Amino acid sequence: MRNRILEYFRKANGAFVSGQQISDDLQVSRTAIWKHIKILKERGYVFDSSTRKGYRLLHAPNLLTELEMQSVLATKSFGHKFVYRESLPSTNALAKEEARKGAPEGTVVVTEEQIAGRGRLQRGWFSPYAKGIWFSAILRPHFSPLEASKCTLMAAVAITRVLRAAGLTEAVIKWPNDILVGKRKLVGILTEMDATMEEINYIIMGIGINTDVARVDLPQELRDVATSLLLEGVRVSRKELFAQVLLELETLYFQVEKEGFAGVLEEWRKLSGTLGREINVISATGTFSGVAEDIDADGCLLVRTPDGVERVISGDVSIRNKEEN
Ligand code: BT5
Repeated sequence: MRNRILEYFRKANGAFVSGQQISDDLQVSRTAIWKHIKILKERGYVFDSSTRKGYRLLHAPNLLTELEMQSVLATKSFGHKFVYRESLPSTNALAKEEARKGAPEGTVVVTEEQIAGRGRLQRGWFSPYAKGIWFSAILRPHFSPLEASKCTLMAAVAITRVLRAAGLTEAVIKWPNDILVGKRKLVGILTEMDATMEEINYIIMGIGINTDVARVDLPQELRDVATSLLLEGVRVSRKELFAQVLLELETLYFQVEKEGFAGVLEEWRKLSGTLGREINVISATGTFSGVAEDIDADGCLLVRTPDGVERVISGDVSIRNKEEN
């Protein structure tokens, strides 16, 4: 109901809307409308009211609440179950709890800030209030657990598509889970899974996108390694970008469930900033350098070294400067 009421004000575009008209159209009492407006005010919406003309919306909060997202979300199922918290330790942690309790595929957990945001291997993820999109999506795919790591590549392709369409044409994917502009990281992806040998119970795709992070917001250790849309000069509305990311993710995921990962891997190759480059690799089997040649059908990175081709299943890659060669 609250969203339907908000819809009137959005359509009016700052003009007055009569409470009587809303109450007639929606068949609820004037008092009920007034109560909903009171709750909206508590949530950061600012209204002007006039006894003769009704109400007009002066300001809607720039937050990723369900109410705000509903007006822009165009997905079939992703985000239809929407878990919003103003602050969380980590959206991946809450998404895991939700998944264990049986939350349906496409459930999205989102927050304005994470106080214990996580990267891979116990690393942290800096997630300041309302300066990025920090969210996790629950998937319950039918493919084998062996395919799961390719969900990271799928998410990277979906987000890069959106970033490029928003004007950030230099966004490239660094294997396996980063999106970079130049050498700086704009997006990080953390894919986690619960599975038996035979089937996947659930996958949590955790995604962090720096949108409005300014240089002064960044802790010292991230100043030379992180960037944001704001720092790259691309102005976007967080909620619209988030809606587009969910739509692209859903589209690619439905395609993968139907046709497999081949199309995603092909597009990944085109959007990659890693292939063809001299890289350093730190993996479970050791540290080495070589040229990133390709990814294989499992999404593993193939690196040409003087001793032959190394297949990297997981690890950290850094792209070498020309001077290092
Ligand atoms: C990642 O790990 O890049 C995965 C990040 C996933 C974050 C999302 S946010 C929503 C969801 N909930 C969570 O708790 N996490 C997910 P990794 O490749 O290990 O990179 C981590 C490294 O990136 C850190 O050690 C820092 O050097 C750097 N870093 C941390 N915060 C950053 C930020 N906001 N922007 C750019 N780089 C950052």
